[in-house]
Amino acid sequence: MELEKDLHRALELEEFFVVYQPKWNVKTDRLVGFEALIRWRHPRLGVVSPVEFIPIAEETGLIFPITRWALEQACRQCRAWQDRGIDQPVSVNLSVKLFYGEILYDLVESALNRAQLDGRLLELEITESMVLHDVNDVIRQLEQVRSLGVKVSMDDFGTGYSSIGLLDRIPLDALKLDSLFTNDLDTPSKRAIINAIVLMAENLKLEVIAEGVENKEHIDYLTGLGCHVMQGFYYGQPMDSEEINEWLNNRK
Ligand code: G
Ligand code: G
Ligand code: MN
Ligand code: NA
Repeated sequence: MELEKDLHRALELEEFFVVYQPKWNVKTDRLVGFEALIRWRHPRLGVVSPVEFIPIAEETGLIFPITRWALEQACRQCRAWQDRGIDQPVSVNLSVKLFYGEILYDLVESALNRAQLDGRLLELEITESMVLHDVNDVIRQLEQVRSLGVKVSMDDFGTGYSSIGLLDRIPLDALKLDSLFTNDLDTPSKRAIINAIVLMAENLKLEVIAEGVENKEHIDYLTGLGCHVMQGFYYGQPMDSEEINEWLNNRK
């Protein structure tokens, strides 16, 4: 396939870039971190979404070098912000493939070392598809990376293979509520589900981050349900580091 052939050279041609989307705590009215999201600037097709190329990267094994690159970029950017007094964690999305083979710990440790970044400023976002891999192995590898101070969140929660029975086994710090819920907040049944998720997370001592927050109504509903950390277009689109600078200046 065309895209696959091009993907093989995209790293050496430096066609990838990373954008960062702010996470905002509504209660304290403060920035609480960024999510790193990869993009591919294709010479002919323009910017290609990870929705298109991550599955190809997973099939071809390119997900390993691409994730190594994304982790290093995110750690370097995070360190650069820290040097300017912006002490905020950055999260990086991890494909389930990263748990195959004994490489996750080394990948993360080396990205932190190269950027001279403290592990407490890095978060990893995993998804419910992790349950497709040996759960005990996932738990063991997550415990290893957490020993570096790195935090772990469950992304897209409530949309995939339901892993609710694993929430008290998998070492986690946060749950990210999928934007599907946020966009359906005026449906009473969806509200009931979110309400239950937020309560459960509180009892499990997990932070809840709502994704896809686009308007004031979303914010009012979510705060009413006890969810205070938000990510979405209302606060900021995913932005490159220059746009983030501008965004930060506008918030001062
Ligand atoms: O940013 P955007 O909405 O286009 O992202 C679409 C999907 O791609 C999201 O589910 C996100 O988790 C995923 N994604 C973005 N960057 C990365 C990455 O570096 N690695 C992996 N595995 N997935 C990513
Ligand atoms: O990894 P994850 O599936 O959480 O990726 C988040 C994706 O959601 C990113 O691709 C980002 O571009 C997208 N996104 C971020 N904020 C919003 C929003 O407010 N509305 C919608 N529809 N998508 C968003
Ligand atoms: Mn994510
Ligand atoms: Na998500």
